[in-house]
Amino acid sequence: HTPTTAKTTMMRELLRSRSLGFLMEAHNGLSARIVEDVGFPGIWASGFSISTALGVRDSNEVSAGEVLDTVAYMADATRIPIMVDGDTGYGNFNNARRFVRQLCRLGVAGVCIEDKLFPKTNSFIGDRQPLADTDEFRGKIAACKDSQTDDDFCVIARVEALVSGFSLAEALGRAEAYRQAGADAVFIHSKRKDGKEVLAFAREWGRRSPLVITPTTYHRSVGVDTFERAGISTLIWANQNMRASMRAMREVSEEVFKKRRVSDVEQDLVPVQEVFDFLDYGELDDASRRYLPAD
Ligand code: SPV
Ligand code: MG
Repeated sequence: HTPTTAKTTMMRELLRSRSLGFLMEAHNGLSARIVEDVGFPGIWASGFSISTALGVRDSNEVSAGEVLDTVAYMADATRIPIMVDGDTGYGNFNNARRFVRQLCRLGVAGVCIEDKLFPKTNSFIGDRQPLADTDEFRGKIAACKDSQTDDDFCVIARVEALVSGFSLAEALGRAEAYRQAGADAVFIHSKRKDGKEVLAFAREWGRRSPLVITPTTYHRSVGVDTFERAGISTLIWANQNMRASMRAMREVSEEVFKKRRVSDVEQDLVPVQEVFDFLDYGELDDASRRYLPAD
């Protein structure tokens, strides 16, 4: 066994690096393993995607325990660090800190907690969503930091002020309060199409802490180089694998349903042998020869 860098340390270095780093969304063990295999340095365990893959809404319909079950498969399947979308922390500071302790036990690298109210609503729904009281959320961040059982575990404070129609000043004030409470990075979210408020935030923020963004709505307007020059540390592609799989499954189901045969879709599918190879079925053969009595 060669010593490996802890996943928490890898995530800390990714967040702190001067160059732009990328987290790609995954929502189960298979998607996490694919994200690692193509070369991403880290995984975003998206609440939206995990909920969707389980067939429910991104409104805390999935419980903390169910998220932990999913994340356990993802962490077991991969060696790269996972940043878990912890929504609002499933309650108050006490629920959030218990979640953090459980994530640490799974070897998860970090959690992102957003300053909204439980049960949360997806940021792209509606105009104005209620925000957590700033002081209450500072306490929640501090409780998370005080409860981590790995020194390098990362807590990202997600600022929803812009998404909820508040000013840049409100967003900056909250971000600074959360930084002072111990947050390792700030995630500034925006649902605008032009990306301008995120760049304005980055300018004012001035690298006080690592800055994280998710350009789901504004990916066309601003190139990643501009984000890098603006001092953004980490970019999350938050839901593309889930949306890709939803379309792929629908297309294949429709085609098979209509044609009453699978011959027309077969060439678009992963061969069964590729599934076996990707999930290393050969290792089980080797282990069986080693551990089972020879017959
Ligand atoms: C998620 O992926 O669940 C997120 C990011 O929280 S977003 O959907 O953009 O709010
Ligand atoms: Mg989410």
